[in-house]
Amino acid sequence: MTRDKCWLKKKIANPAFTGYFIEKTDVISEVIVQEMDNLFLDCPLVEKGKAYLTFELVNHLVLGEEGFVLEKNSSTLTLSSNTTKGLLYGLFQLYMAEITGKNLGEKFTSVPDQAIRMINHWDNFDDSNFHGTIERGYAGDSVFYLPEGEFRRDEQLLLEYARLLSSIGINAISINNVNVHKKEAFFITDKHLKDVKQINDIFAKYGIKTFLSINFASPKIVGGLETADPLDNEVIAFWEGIVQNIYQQIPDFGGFLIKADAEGEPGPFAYGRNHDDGANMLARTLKKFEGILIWRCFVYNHLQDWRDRTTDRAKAQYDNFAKLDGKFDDNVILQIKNGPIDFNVREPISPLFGALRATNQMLELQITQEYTGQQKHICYLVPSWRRILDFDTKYEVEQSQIKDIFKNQSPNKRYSGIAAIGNVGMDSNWTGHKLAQANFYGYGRLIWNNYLSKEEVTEDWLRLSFDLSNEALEQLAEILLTSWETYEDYTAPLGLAPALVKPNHHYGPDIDGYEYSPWGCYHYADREGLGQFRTVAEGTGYTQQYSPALADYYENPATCPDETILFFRRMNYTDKLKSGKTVIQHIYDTHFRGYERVLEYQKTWLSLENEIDEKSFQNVATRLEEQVRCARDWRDEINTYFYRKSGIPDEQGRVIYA
Ligand code: GCW
Repeated sequence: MTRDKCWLKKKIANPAFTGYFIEKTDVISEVIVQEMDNLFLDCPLVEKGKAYLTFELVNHLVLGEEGFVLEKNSSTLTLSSNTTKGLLYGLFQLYMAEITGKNLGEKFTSVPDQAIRMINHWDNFDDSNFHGTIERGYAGDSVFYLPEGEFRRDEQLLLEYARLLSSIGINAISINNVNVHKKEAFFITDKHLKDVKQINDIFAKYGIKTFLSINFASPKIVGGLETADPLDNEVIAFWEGIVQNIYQQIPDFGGFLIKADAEGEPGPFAYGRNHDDGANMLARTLKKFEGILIWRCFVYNHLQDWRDRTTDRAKAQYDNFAKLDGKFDDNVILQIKNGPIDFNVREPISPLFGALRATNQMLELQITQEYTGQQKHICYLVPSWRRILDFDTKYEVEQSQIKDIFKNQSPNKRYSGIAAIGNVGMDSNWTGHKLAQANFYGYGRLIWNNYLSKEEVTEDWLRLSFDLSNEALEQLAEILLTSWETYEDYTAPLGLAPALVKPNHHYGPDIDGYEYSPWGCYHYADREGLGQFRTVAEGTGYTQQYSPALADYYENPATCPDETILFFRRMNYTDKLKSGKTVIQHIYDTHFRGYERVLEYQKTWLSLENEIDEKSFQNVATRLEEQVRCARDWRDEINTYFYRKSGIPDEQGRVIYA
């Protein structure tokens, strides 16, 4: 099977690239030599004075560990950085600029905006009968593990993956699901460390640190102890031994990622301890090896009584972690999902952002399209991430936008950044849906440079991936850039997600699927209206978890924005939104519009047959059929449901199946 080389598929044949020079000092500079060969045609390694492109190691404070400068001097180019890793990033940037025809000017300096730029894999080595699968994965089996419950050990494949990651600036990866099943708990032992080391060493060549997800109950599962209490001496000794052994074998190992006390995963609560106790104990074992402990804040009670309206899942992250600010060791990072509930198509930002002032922190996004069409639908997420990064928390600090919070408010700036759940698997194009590659690519670009416009990222990806006329490029860019809001249109109105999706797999509509369940996501629709009760005046007081300015903004019906209004408050169907429409008419209009837009996407795509390679063309055409079917399903289910509940007809008299 030939695998898609994605945005690295073209080879540069620029006659100016006559030769290059790099001093080989380490594995990464050897990789640079290979990449010159992969990406540039006829550009041999030559002596320093004769080179068109010279790689140079320098000592410039501003460049940090990863930044680089590309400088033109008459007819030559110098790429400099403090590290060979920075040189590698510069090389990929140069390559992309050449392909996209971008002029980088006389001197182009680039330093990443985030220190840690990570992909989390939710890949299963052992999920009872699902070995080698990926939780919320939509692009085939795991690239790391086989269906037989073994490591895949495909070095070539992993090298290809490492190249893709590094080319967009990713510098960290966790290789197993945060739901750590029994056999995966043993990854930290000699039974599997050889395999982990093999993976680690492949990624290290491309400057990427490898992390393992660990199970908090490992002292019991792996060590045979009676307890996993983080303050127990035997437990501490167990972890010390484990970590010591890992670093002995893998000295450049990144560290651990952990989901504790969430959705049935074990954690410190079982022992009457708190999350700082658990995190700090683990972090101390890692400290002397410069290892990092990433602790997820996705902690909530998933066994809620749906009749109990005082419990509010959205409040859980803040309630659990805001009070622990300042209590974590300096090699602990808290990883916070962008939304307070999950990765829904639209949610307000988690109120924990900005509230933590003395704790290392990272944002967690989701590239894999769990709630956004599962790589069967076109749903390009860069516009939503752009909005998240630019969101103003309105705290009275110098830079209060989300993108500035992680480094500014992390005491140890090197231990802050952004992570996302990856979307690749064994499918030959990596992401199942060809256009989902744009999410993978866009994520990396955007978290390296937090100021890139969504238009620029989109155009770059299209130019790197296809050979399009300008008109076709514009048409495809338009599809990508509108697709997230289109998806929102035909699925969840006004911030109601995820209450409306089918439980468990989260694909397609099931309006009451979660309504009487313990999972804490409800729409509360009845004859009069729908929506949550999260204001102080009428509900759980969730609004008060935000900065004072935002708390007022969300609490006040006059300012609370339409886009998430039902996340915050209940409204009657006949109430007017800020748009001037009634709630019910908004629901009808967006659902009709969303479906129509998908039909337009399909028409446009089919008209571009001559502009797109056959494989990609068919890949997307087939998936668009399913997107049309599913969008129609959503439109009709939602419209019918709310028509039946409200009894109010559509102003425009369109067909609603009663
Ligand atoms: O919303 C949930 C997903 C789970 C996932 C969990 C998490 C890995 O549906 O599949 O588990 O989020 O983020 O831990």
